[in-house]
Amino acid sequence: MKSGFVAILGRPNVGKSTLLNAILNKRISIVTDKSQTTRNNILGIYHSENSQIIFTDTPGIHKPKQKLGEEMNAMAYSAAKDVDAAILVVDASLPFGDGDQFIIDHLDIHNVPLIIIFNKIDKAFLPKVLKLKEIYKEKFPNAILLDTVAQEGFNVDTLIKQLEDLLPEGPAYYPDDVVTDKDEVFLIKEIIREKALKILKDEVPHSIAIYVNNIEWEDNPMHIHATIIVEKEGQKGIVIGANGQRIKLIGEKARKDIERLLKKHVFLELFVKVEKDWRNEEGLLKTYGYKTEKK
Ligand SMILES: Nc1nc2c(ncn2[C@@H]2O[C@H](COP(=O)(O)OP(=O)(O)O)[C@@H](O)[C@H]2O)c(=O)[nH]1
Ligand SMILES: [Mg+2]
Repeated sequence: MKSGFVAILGRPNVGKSTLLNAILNKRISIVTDKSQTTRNNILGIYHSENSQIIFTDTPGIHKPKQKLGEEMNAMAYSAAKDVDAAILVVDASLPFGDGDQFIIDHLDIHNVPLIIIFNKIDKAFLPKVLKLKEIYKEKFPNAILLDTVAQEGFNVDTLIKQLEDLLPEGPAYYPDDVVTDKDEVFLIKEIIREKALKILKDEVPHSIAIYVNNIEWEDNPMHIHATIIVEKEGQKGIVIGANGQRIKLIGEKARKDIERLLKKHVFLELFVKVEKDWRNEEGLLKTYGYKTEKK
């Protein structure tokens, strides 16, 4: 069988997580219209009769402004090491810019089989896409170029076929019922964060983290006690909303998705806590799960 490790790389918001979910036909990576939604590397394992492909969805690579941003870039760079192939996802509806050049300069993807995905082709202007492709062809003469609409799963089957051609013969690294390396607690936190990101506007989203205080797995309904961490006192009120309406809505939406994930009744209790400047505190980055292990 063909098997191997493939990193999904690119700028924030180009559709990397959407692509991984489309490949797996499952939502394991959260997707929003805000950039820098994905904060950790997430393994997604694709199984078929003749292949096993282990994808890593990565945080978008960007010029970091905080320690959190540096950690996110470090995770993406580390995911690009020792892979059998790399996928560089590009938003085909945007012109080539500094952010794209930053990635090409910082990522070591020049010596691995590379597939460049031109995603969001549904909202791109084709003559401009052709121009964009010329730029990438010049920079990566050996890369395979492919158009996709990750949101609709368009060309995902072609991508899988191309990867199966590229990858070496190898063993199945994971049992065939394992779809991700992340445990349920991680997925629960990500669901809560996704709902909060979607419901909160502007400033607040990038300032939040989710902390799970306690889970009573055996209770029915299962009891989850979690905390939304914010950076400033003012953000606490925004998250809670008038009469607690906003946090209630976040909780309701998250509970439904968690119930779907775990196939259990869930009682979700959400709190808000201010943790000043957590995105710049080494210790707190670790507590909230955003510190890479330096090897
Ligand atoms: N129009 C369009 N939007 C897309 C497509 N793929 C993803 N998106 C949207 O782009 C936004 C960012 O997607 P996401 O997967 O979170 O990007 P990531 O930051 O690269 O992981 C979300 O609002 C997606 O729904 C696509 O093929 N076409
Ligand atoms: Mg993402």
